[in-house]
Amino acid sequence: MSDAGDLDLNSLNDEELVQQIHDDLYDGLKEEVETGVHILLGRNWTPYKTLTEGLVEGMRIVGIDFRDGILFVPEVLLAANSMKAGMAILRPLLIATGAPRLGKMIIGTVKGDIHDIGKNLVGMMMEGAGFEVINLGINNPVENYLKAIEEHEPDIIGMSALLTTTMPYMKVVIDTMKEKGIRDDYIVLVGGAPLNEEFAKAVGADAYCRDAAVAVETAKSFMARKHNQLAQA
Ligand code: B1M
Repeated sequence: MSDAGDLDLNSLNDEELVQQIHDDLYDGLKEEVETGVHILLGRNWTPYKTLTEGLVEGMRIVGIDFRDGILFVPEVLLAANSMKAGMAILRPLLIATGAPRLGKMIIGTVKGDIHDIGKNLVGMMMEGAGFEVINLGINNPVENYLKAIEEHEPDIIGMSALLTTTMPYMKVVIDTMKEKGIRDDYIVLVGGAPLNEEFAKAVGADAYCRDAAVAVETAKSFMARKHNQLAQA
């Protein structure tokens, strides 16, 4: 997007620096992103402002261009790695300053399926958007989801499947939650290339997420609804 070259990030004013961090994220320049984050913190930016205006906004742009087919997986993985590097600097500071979390999500690829690139991207984007994410990895039987629900008390259960042979397993997880009487206590989001909205409805999920950007927007909107319901209760 831009030529970072030998640019001295210290010489930029705040607005230019934030723009440069967006560009460096887009270009997957991990060290430049780390430097940019350190400079903003050194200028007394709060970790939360640095996260939202520097990293999250930059990753939002990456997410849009990924969705629109302008960026591809290798570039997005580089951007995601740069994002993670910036997050790693901010994470302890955010915890220390008690920045608001949007909610907690567990996410895993279902039993029989070892595809994890998309699921990991969703997890990273959710983290970047301010969610706490517990990544259950791949090949998860229903027991893993139930154990993680008990252990982490998440707001959102995310499931990923890339194979037509494994996507029906999502129904096994949701039906088991129904049997245990806990289905309605959680927001269930599903995603993966072979899925669609009709499938998500048929298995009893709350929503199908076409990509990571949609997953973030969907999660935010369900969390807003949940908070409204709690406020009215
Ligand atoms: Co596999 N594979 N693969 N594969 N593989 C597919 C899925 C396939 C479509 C390729 C093809 O034949 N054209 C095909 C499935 C056919 C079908 O079921 N109809 C297939 C097959 C057949 C197989 C094997 C059976 C091959 C074999 O062994 N004979 C085998 C199965 C292994 C198993 O799981 N048990 C297999 C293995 C593999 C690799 C290990 C080699 C590798 C996986 C590596 C890894 O993930 N670490 C692999 C890969 C890379 C692919 C393709 C080429 C790419 C998948 C990918 O990472 N896409 C894939 C072809 C394709 O999809 N075009 C293919 C990029 C990723 C960013 O997108 O995962 O869709 P995606 O995630 C998106 C959205 O879907 C969404 O957001 C993500 C980011 O925007 N999303 C979610 C995903 N999960 C979400 C969860 C959410 C929300 C959104 O929760 C809320």
